Amino acid sequence: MINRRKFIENITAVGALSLMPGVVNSQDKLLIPVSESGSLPMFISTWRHGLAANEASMKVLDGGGSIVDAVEQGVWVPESDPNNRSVGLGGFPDRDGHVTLDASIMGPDGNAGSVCFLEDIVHPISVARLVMDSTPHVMLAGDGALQFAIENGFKKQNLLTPETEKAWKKQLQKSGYDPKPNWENEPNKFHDTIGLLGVDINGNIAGACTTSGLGFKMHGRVGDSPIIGAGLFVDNEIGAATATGMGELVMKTVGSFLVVELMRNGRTPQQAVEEAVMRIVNKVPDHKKYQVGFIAVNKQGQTGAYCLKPGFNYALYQNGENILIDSNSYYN
Ligand code: SD4
Repeated sequence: MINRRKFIENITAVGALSLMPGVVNSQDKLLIPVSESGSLPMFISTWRHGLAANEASMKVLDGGGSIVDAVEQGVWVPESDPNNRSVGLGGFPDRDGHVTLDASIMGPDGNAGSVCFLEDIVHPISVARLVMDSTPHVMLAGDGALQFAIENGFKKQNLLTPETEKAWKKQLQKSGYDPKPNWENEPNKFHDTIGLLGVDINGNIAGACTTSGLGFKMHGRVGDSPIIGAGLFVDNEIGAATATGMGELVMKTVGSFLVVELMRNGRTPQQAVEEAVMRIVNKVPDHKKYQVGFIAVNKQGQTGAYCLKPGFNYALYQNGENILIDSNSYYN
């Protein structure tokens, strides 16, 4: 069992108690507590692109769609946006010029589907959903995933845009291999993987996570986003979590599953995400080079968000408001 006193010592040591969990900490935004009281329905998602995704999800729910429909169609928005460098169409390619996609989805029935290393499909999340809904499997990869998609009516499309091809050619001139999170490749555009969690009015929970992964990664590299339990986990009895950032750190600690298990053991969503970040700090020696952010929600719609270092934000649609919030971080 996790020692609660130790947990409090840990978060006190990093000053987390002096920063009220879930409070907006940027200069230009209101200070409002967002984690303490839940209300349903709600959506929470990673990065600024989460605002439009949340909006789309809420429309689906309002129109009578299920919570799984809602999270799937919410993440369609960044997937099909050619100006989004970290998801779907227009995502940065790997270092060989291939845009390779990872996505996963889970519903309230505990079912899960995912695809990884998938090329040429604008909506990998929908291929993941089809894996979940129509096969006995959880994950399809690469050519097999593409073949499955095409057999089921998905159209092939080149996802490399003139802008990302140009960025890739520029990248080729650099020597050495130093993959960076996408917001470090594009410092003025803070976004990365979209992870979107939703809870409907009855407390049913679903989550979707989709990404083109690390910009200019090694060909064949798969991140945390399609790995059930790492980039995404939903347990309809407890809550859900999703991750963004350097997927290797999340995979080494099975981050999203850890967050949900911590909630199962009594942590609030905020305490759970802080402890999952602490796990990375304690277990992954080179973590300081990287960013990781988690968001979480419980069945009541209470939320949590935390990251390794400043820069991560998330979108919360709750009580009729859809707002962007800066996450607190372990390092300042
Ligand atoms: C991954 N977590 O593939 C994802 C997204 C990412 O920089 O590229 N982060 O590791």
